[in-house]
Amino acid sequence: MSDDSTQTLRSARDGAVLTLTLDRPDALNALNATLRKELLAALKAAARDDEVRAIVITGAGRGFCAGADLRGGTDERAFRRVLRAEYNPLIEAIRRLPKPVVASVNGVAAGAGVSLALATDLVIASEEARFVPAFDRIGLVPDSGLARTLVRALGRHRAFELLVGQRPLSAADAQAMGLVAAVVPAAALAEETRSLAARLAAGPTAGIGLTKRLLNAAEDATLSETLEAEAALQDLAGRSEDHAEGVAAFSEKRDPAFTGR
Ligand code: T3D
Repeated sequence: MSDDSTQTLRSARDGAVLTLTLDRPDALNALNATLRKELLAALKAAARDDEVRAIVITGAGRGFCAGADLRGGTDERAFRRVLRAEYNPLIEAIRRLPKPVVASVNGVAAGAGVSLALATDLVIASEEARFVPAFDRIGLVPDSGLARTLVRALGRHRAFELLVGQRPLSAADAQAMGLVAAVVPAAALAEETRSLAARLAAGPTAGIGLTKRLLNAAEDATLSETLEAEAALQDLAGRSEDHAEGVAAFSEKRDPAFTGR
């Protein structure tokens, strides 16, 4: 296990799984400028590092992430610039990262913390987690991709209710809506996350990365465009070592040993 922590982010690698822990527990891991910068740098490094084949994002203490840090007040908030330069690249980095990214939601997620969790590929949550969009509580619109995520996942009316209804969503409700893959007791979250991430990290990483690319493309595409994208990406996946290994394992009636290549 290697540890490469910074001021506001703990970064630990266990085998092929990199865990990034938002580490400002006194502020429920709210995103200040330093944390935004450190998280983006860590995600970019993870994308480049062949040893990393799955990434987990979680929070230190009792919260996952309370969204934008509000302690600085509103005086110097240059929303357009900050969103473009700091939040949007984070969301895009997760969506474009060619490896699985898991949110392990250990407690409350609010504002852009909800956006961050739902930008990942798979969300596992503690029974104690709750999702509080919160933007409306301070007169803002949802950002960091949340409106798009919710309108696609839930449809317009349920998205509206969630975004302006001021009703926190429990982990169980979020799972029932399909936003969260699994809800586990708080004490089991770390272990369940570890085993889920290890399973993903042992998968055919190149093919998983291409699957993410295909899903990104399919979100905005027609059927014909999707079929064309599938043909192009299958061509790439079909040339991966893991495809050959998967087919060989099938023929030899054994489990595949994927290397990620
Ligand atoms: O310019 C830009 O950055 C634009 C981007 C905007 C994106 C956004 O995310 S806007 C939405 C920002 N977030 C919020 O509005 C959430 C604010 N927090 C809350 O509503 C509540 O804290 C929670 C619902 C998340 C949790 O409630 P609760 O009762 O469990 O905890 P608490 O007592 O309110 O908070 C505990 C501590 O965390 C407290 O500090 P203290 O009093 O113990 O010293 C609180 O101030 C701090 N904290 C919570 N949220 C934030 C925060 N500190 C800084 N920023 C926060 N967002």
